[in-house]
Amino acid sequence: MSILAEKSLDHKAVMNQHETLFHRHPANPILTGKDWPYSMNSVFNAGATLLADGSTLLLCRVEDRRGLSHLCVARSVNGVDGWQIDREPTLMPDVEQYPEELWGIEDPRITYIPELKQYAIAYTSYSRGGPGVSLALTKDFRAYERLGVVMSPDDKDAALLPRRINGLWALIHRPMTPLGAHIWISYSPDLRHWGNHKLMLEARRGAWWDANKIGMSPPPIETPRGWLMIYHGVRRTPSSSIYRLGLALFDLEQPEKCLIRGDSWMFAPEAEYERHGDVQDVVFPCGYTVAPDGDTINLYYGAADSSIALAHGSIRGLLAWLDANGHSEHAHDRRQRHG
Ligand code: BMA
Repeated sequence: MSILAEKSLDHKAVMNQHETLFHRHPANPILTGKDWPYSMNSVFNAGATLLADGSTLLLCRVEDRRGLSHLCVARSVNGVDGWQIDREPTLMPDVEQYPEELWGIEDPRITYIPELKQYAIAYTSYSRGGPGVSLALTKDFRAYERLGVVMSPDDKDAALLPRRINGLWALIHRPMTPLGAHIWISYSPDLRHWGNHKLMLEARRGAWWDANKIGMSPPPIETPRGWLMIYHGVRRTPSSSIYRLGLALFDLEQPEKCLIRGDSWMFAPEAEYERHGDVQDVVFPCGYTVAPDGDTINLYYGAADSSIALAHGSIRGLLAWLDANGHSEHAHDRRQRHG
């Protein structure tokens, strides 16, 4: 082989490399239906939080054998194994009082709200009119105060920010429109009445990995440089859809303002348990915890709608990747790049 040919091969090898931002835990999947103390179909898409004693709590979406979902708590000292799972469903749809929960409750995102000294859970309530966003508050993941539907159908993929922005609570969510599914943010003085709706991040168009349909995955991560959001992009293919993850950074005091958006996806279904299951090719995180070092992020994600998996990364690493692989999202550039 000529030196020239060798060089171009080397070049190709380098070009073909992409950074691994999230490392899968060797024990994956860390929770499956086999671990459950009661009869069900599958467990996936769990909200996550650290409790005051440093242990990890997952609020898991459990799909029963009718196809309807409820939520169930699993606790672990190290966040990896030794899960203590509630013996019975923790939060069941309450159809009498909340008819919007008729077809189940799904995909919870947990935010601890220091001002309220409570956890806020934004979840999908699956009503006759389609999926909507509901809110509930809890101090202990045993008793819950439901606030009911805060975003009417068709809307999902929601989380509350942990503090008020200019005096107002802020909810990120994903309404569905005939023109596409984009990420919005809305504001409220009391968590009940919502307005001041702003488009936050638009799905791209054409052949992009995040064309037409995107949604926030876990609640955004507050960093000194802005709210760091892991979002999913849904690529429709003739045979199915592929759920992959990308990154974007938003202004701390004006969160609808996107500062940088990554171009390529940074995590995608690759492992067997992500590629095959009830719904193939899905990685779907609804929560994370941050280690005491303030940088290591433990991402909990649903894999193929069939299990819960864990991957760890570095917040500094995610920001550095965005700097190297992202662009600002000004309207003009956006049109130029996204079509
Ligand atoms: C999305 C949500 C998720 C699910 C994913 C793949 O629309 O409903 O709960 O994991 O589809 O089925």
